[in-house]
Amino acid sequence: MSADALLVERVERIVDATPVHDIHTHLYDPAFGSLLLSGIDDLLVYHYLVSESFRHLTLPAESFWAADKITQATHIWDALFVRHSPVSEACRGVLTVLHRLGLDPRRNDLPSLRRWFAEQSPDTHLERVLKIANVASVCMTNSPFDDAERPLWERGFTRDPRFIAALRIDPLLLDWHGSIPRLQSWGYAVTRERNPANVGEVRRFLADWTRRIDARYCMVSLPPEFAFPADTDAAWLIEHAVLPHGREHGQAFALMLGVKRAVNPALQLAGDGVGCSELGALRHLCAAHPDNRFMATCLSRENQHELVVLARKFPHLHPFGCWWFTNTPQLATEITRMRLELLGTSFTPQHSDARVLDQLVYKWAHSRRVIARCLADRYADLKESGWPVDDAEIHRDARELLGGAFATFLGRP
Ligand code: RAT
Ligand code: ZN
Repeated sequence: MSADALLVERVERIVDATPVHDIHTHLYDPAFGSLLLSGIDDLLVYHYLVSESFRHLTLPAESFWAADKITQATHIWDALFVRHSPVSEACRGVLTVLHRLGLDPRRNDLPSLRRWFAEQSPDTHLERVLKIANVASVCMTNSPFDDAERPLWERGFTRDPRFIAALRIDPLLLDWHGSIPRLQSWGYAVTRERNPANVGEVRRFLADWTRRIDARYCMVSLPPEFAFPADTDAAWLIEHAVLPHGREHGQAFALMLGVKRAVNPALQLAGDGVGCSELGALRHLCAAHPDNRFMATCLSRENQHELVVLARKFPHLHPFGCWWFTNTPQLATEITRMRLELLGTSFTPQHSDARVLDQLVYKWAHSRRVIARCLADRYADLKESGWPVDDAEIHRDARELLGGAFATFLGRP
């Protein structure tokens, strides 16, 4: 049943007041300088908005990409906020950010919004955003294959303890042959053959990077066709290198399933699509590897129910997030309700996937609203069954859903 207004208000208040540990973002420790994106132009050129704006743009894709960031942002603003109403979730997100930062886009034009962001000191702004979003920590996406971030990890720097690392290995698993020269250039003696010597070198690579960045988990995004077991480099590497590495280091393996990369390459980063995954692969992984911990999120709506049922069968599988195209209020509500009804609070309903610091403000404002309303509806049902919840229980549940269940799953805070 639907909760009454008082119960909804009570749950929203508690969920809003509970700090969140954001378990997957594309943000960077402030030591990475300009890699930590912020400001109105980065908000506007977010790839979620790029793909929406391409439906209205009057210029060819090549001209858009040839333009500088400010010009691109202006085109997007014009297409999505001026010439049309910004009703999509990603557009609404920009407005929530501005609103919660105390900026009124109805009274301030783009140049004055730009001026405001330019005047903020990065340190103060970081603190302000984390405070408004009530975010306690963010997990980054750290790829040794990324030339922009690798050098700083190799040099070393003083970590901001709120920025947790996760080891991203898509190129290794999805383009083994292409990765070989890179691994060789970093001192790993790998060749194309699927043999124990190469497994040893890949495990050495994973171990070195796990230690270097203190990776909380290891992660990959996979296409809908991903199969396991299978006669593929990815399946061989997962079975013989990634999973033994995970067991040795107590590290979970996160699978983000269902992305079809470059469905429309003209859109660049915004050109990826979705496909329904064959979750038999995840079932095989969980069944064959009870000593590993798996995290999983699915991009397609059609996979959500099967994922939840799998998690009921395998306690070492942790469903997380309403990822990317499923991060809309309607789908997140459906998915979160389903998970609560089938898993209780033993999952992580959302991660932000923020690429721009300021996005933490809207991603968490919107997600907290969805989570609180789903929870309130469950509490209304419990009350009808003679179990009215008290505030301490609501606090406990909010803590679990906003990072506590995940910490328990990983076995570390
Ligand atoms: O949601 C996104 O921003 C996507 O572009 C992807 O980065 C996805 O989240 C991923 O981590 O692969
Ligand atoms: Zn992501």
